[in-house]
Amino acid sequence: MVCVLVAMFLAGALRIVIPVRAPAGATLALVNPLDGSSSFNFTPAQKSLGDTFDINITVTNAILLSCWQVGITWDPTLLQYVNVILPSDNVFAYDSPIQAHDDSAPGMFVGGACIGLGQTYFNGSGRLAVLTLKIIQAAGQVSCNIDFEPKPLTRDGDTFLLNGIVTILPAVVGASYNYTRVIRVPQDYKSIQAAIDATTPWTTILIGPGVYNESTVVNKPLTIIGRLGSEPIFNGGGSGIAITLLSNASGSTVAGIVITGWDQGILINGSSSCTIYNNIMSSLNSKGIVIQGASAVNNQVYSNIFQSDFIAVDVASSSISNNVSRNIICFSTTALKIESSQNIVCENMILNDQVGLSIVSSNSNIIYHNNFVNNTVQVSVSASTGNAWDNGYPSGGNYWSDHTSPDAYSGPSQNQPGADGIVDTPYIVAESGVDTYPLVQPFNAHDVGITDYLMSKTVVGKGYSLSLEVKVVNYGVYDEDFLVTAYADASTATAQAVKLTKSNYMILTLTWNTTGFAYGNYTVCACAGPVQNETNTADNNWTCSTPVHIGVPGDVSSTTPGVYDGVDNMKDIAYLVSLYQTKPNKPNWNPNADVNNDGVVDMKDIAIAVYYFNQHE
Ligand SMILES: [Ca+2]
Ligand SMILES: [Ca+2]
Ligand SMILES: [Ca+2]
Ligand SMILES: [Ca+2]
Repeated sequence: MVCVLVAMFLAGALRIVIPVRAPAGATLALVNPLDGSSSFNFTPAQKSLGDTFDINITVTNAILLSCWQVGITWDPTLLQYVNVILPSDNVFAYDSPIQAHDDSAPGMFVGGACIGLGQTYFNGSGRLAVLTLKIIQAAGQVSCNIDFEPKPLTRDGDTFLLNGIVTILPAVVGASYNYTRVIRVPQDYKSIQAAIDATTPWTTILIGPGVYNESTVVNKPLTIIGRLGSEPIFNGGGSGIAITLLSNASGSTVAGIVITGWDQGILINGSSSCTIYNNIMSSLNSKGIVIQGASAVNNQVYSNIFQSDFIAVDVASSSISNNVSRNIICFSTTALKIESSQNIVCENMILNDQVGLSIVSSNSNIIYHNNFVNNTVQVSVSASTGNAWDNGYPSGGNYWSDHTSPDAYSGPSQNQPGADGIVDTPYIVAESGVDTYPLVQPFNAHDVGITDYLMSKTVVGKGYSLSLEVKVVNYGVYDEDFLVTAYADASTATAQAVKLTKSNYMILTLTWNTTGFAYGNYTVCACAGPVQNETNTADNNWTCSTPVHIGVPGDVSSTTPGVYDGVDNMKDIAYLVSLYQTKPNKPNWNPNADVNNDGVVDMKDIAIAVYYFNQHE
């Protein structure tokens, strides 16, 4: 079928003879019509099994285009062909008769179109066609590429542009597809372990507010996240391990959890490429995070806060190439213990610990841009050689609160006149270790950042409020006064002045009253600062991934339950009735349905929908 159709349109094109002119930079792309990107990322909140999505097939910089053909491939176990249409604004003036789907090859579309008789060639950029695919697998996290078949004329599925007498090979930009399954504790599963056991790899498990006493073992790659506004607390009552990641959990993420009162917090036991960030770990009798085992490589531990642990972070023997950065560690017996090699330890704030860093039987680690402040023993080294304690000149080494002067000279040898922020004499770490370029001032002495964000709802009635919670961290060595501002698009939604002490964090609730904002979708972001003399401002902004819709109060549903449609009518009232007396942490809780934000869907919300009955945006 395809062979015949393509042959037909080739024959049609060959009737027309024009001079050869190769297009300069003609590009075919697969484009997401929602955001213009080539990424198609969905969660169950956005798409369900069986839902479809559209892909624009576009061309830019075409010259004298007369015909096009594309072969497009994807993983047929994840996505299924639905159809291809030529939209009314496609590059040719009217629908060409030629389009085809190769039913003999699942996971592939081949088709094309030609200009009609009498039509002039197309120059410029525009849509060729719209391809619609259906989601046929929604377990865990699945992803595939959606690619053009670019090879020239070797089989039916080739991709090419035609200018009349020759084939033009365009540049192609394929697309990526990603579907992430999300489940919730305790709504979907009563315990975290039950959720882990029941779900498929790469699922995201969102943990709601509450205190959890279970000792959890992860044996598949998962993303385990505690939501702000609740910060689930894992309390061990003094013994056990809160979370163990086994080797088959490689690639997992643990974030946003408070872990306290255990023997150990998180044990990375032979797993690799795990990410542990934005957690609070306090009062752990033995260790906060342990990375151990020969296969424990490339794990990232960053932006966590450790307080009053025996050993906060232990990179134990035989693991290699892990990264410990940007953590705040204070009031611990030993902040960091490194017993393995080839790790990177940088930008940590190590404050008021008995031992700041203990290195045992390890080498080839790189330790720089950390702040060692007022630890009883800043650093201890035994049976270790070949560790680097600075990042060269002028990047520098670490800040040692017991070695901050003199600074009268500069240059790699610190022998040229003029101060340069690097202490003129090296810091002797131990007999075998020297920080050649110790810092005069703490690294990023003034530095605040936002590490998490939660919006109470994504659909809000005009005139009603929603709350925005942000977690703000002060990584620096000074207490700071600054503003935290939430923006809706370019407008200030709300702002609050805060005071945040050094090496500390706060969870701030901002309330956005939408009175005065027009109906529509808003991208919300939060910004911390400005802070005087702050140089690292890259982490001061946080943009929320889901836009907020301001609509008619009560418009929270349509023929699709829970999806607004711009009008408040019986469908909304019926939907609110169906959620009557639901509260947070109930399985069918939908914060958007709590129109008046009082923590329950009840007659007050229904009364609002009745009041605005039949109103449109
Ligand atoms: Ca100097
Ligand atoms: Ca910052
Ligand atoms: Ca509605
Ligand atoms: Ca309510």
